[in-house]
Amino acid sequence: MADKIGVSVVGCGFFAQNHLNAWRDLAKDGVELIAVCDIDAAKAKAAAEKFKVPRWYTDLDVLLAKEKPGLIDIVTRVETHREQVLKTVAKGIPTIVQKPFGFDLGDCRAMTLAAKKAGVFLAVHENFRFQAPLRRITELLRQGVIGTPSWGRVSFRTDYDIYTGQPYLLNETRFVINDLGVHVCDLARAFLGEVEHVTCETQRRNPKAKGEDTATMMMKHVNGAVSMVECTYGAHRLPDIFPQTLIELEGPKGAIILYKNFDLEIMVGGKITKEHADAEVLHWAARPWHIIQESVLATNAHILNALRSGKPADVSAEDNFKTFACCEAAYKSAESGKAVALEPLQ
Ligand code: NAD
Ligand code: 89V
Repeated sequence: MADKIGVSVVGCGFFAQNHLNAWRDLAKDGVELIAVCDIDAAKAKAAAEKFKVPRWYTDLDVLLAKEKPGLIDIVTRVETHREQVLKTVAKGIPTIVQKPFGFDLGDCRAMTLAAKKAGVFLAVHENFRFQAPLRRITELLRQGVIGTPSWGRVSFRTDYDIYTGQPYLLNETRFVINDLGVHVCDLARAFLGEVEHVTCETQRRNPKAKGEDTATMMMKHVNGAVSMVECTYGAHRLPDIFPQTLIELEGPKGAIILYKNFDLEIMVGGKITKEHADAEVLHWAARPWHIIQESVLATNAHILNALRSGKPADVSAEDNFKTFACCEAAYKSAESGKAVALEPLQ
């Protein structure tokens, strides 16, 4: 059994339930949930009771004064990320923060540089690249099965009612790019490499939403590859495949296509190899969210392993800064009608 590590979860709302379940599953790897925190006492208490966490708090400052977590997992909404991360990093506590990393690139830069300066481990819980079919694609690319891809499409299109579980999304002034764009841009980077510039058009199809609910992005990658990166909460398609991401990648030796329902086809040398790349439905998960829920466990396990090995996570703050830079460039492109180059960290 690995050494014990005390984990505190901050924010016990809708999505934190997945994190709490995942950390509980990682008890076999030495994880001990030592405290939870939510400004809503009822949520903090309920999480503590359900997950048998010994202590709960309604104020992060009090938690930080009383506890000595080996890792803090921040699962609050974006408007609190910067303040909370700056506090945990100032205390030298290894930290994970949910996506979107910040509201804008200025937030992401402030948190990344603070952690860098203090030498504190900081990772972003960017979980899509850890979904089972997307892990399989990463593996195939690392094996060089299709060579280095020069073209790709990453697509997340749904009109699933996300607003019941996450009603705040209707009020976000930066909506779909901050919420889903971070995932699809991260996948474009993970599969096709770093991005040079982004062109983007946004649409607001749902009149009840304050911000854009549809984004169509085109990316030029540093190595010359090109990708189409799309996300929408306003597609009226049947069947609705929420929350699946579809992928197309073309390389010099062949192509990899992830169709709906996790059907993966690898096309090389004039032959098609078919795989079914669905995720396990974990004991606390349920379809259709199981694909995301299993990725939360995989993301937490990866980040924990990186922390223990003294390495940055694949989804470190510095890495995720580059993903968010794509999103910031997408917003600027949609406003200006021009291709926008990515901003560097410093
Ligand atoms: P939520 O509103 O349901 O939960 C947030 C919780 O944080 C609430 O219970 C709230 O009381 C608490 N909170 C607010 N301010 C706090 C503070 N200062 N200290 C402690 N607690 C505080 O929101 P949610 O839907 O759970 O979203 C949380 C985060 O998870 C968001 O960043 C969202 O984008 C992200 N999310 C990620 C995925 C994914 O697949 N990666 C899916 C859904 C949501
Ligand atoms: O925040 C998110 O990642 C979500 C999703 C519905 C994709 O889980 O909005």
